[in-house]
Amino acid sequence: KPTFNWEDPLLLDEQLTEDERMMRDAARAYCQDKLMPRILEANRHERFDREIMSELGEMGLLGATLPEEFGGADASHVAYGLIAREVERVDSGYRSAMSVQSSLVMYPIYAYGSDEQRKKYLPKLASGEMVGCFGLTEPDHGSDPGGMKSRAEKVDGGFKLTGNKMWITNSPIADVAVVWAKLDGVIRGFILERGMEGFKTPKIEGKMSLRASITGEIVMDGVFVPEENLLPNAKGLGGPFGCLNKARFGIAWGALGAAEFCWHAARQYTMDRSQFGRPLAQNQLVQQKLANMLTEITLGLQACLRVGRLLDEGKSAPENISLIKRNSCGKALDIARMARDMHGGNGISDEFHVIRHMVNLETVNTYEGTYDIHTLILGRAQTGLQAFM
Ligand code: TGC
Ligand code: FAD
Repeated sequence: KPTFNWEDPLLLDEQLTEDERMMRDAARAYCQDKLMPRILEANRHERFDREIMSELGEMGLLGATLPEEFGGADASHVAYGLIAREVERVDSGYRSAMSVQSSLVMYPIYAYGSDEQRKKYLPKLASGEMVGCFGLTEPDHGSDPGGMKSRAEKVDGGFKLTGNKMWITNSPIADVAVVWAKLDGVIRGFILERGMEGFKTPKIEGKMSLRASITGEIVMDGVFVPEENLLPNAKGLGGPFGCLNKARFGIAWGALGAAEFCWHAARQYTMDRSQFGRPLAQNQLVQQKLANMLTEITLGLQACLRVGRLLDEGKSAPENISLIKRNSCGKALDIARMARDMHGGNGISDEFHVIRHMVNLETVNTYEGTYDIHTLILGRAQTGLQAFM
């Protein structure tokens, strides 16, 4: 009879193409060899190493789904998900850096930008020579970005932008920022560059989650943005949400990568540690927890794969992405908390990594639409009734 593969019960590996497997393996090797040895100190001292962006670029892990002529790898959505899973197996903050650059900066420039904008920015963003950030959230408008206060005013030769963005991944080190602001009441995207007068990106200090990712504000005090830096092909909330669909999809895979780390760590720890004269893993309560982790991760990954295939075929509605983003984040957070508990006292030490994943996943469950916002999206999708307001 076929044997059960506890690490891959539904044989996800067999459902991938050769190219996808190669990208996954290359990403895994880089993440384990180069990122894993850095993470403990980076997280402890709230440090993001800028070099990581260049390394990700060199590995071809930035903007992987974009065409090769713009520095991408023409990769499938599934390959992008597999990369996110490998990066987040190390740390959600590193995956954040990768997904903001790929989905929230390169993708909008590719999808909504002019040819000049694509040529000017995409190759440098793909190589990691430039770092980008994405400014949608504001201090008073997080879940409801449609209410944003940031304004663009038409002036001679361009626009004047005024407003504040909050909780912006990578903003303090970004060379370019894709910023969303209202022009004559309509949300438009603008490419801001470091050095523009009135454009500042102060760092947010004291994060207890995602400490290895750098987060900041964007302050725009009448920043002059030339005409050619307006994204011509995005109007309304559909612009930022088009990018968020891509990033949320990556997060759905990534969160399960973090969960897998926690599950494997809890399994190994409870096999190695004995109490009452036998391994912890020989207790029914412990095996139940491991069985639940295995089940949720296996089913969650299979759902991510299915949505990835639908995206590649152009058949996935945004609600499918809400379904897997919400499921993966909620389940990963539960798994990380459980793994922390199964490590006993050691579980609170950063040297065992599970508590870092646990607190990181609090952010992952919050950004790109909170767990409850995706609940409401799925509620609306099946009832037709709007519960947001
Ligand atoms: P609603 O009426 O639902 O929609 C307004 C317009 O937007 C369109 N739209 C979408 N288009 C494409 N894909 C989607 N997923 C879309 N969702 C909405 C919609 O079709 C409509 O277009 P039109 O042409 O008819 O006007 O808008 P609402 O104001 O009622 O929105 C409600 C809600 C809750 C769905 C939405 O605002 C929401 O999802 N809020 C969550 C906010 C969010 O996700 N913010 C993310 C900020 S970026 C970030 O967190 C990056 S972290 C990165 C990292 O470090 O990894
Ligand atoms: P709020 O919208 O104020 O929500 C607070 C609580 O109220 C949540 O539990 C929410 O679910 C609930 N809630 C809100 N509305 C409703 C409702 N109608 N019904 C029921 N419950 C509701 N944003 C960017 O633009 N770019 C970035 O790069 C970025 N990076 C981030 C990095 C980090 C580390 C963090 C923490 C956030 C980042 N964000 C970024 C912002 C993120 O997307 C927002 O924090 C998120 O969308 C939630 O918005 P909020 O924090 O204003 O919370």
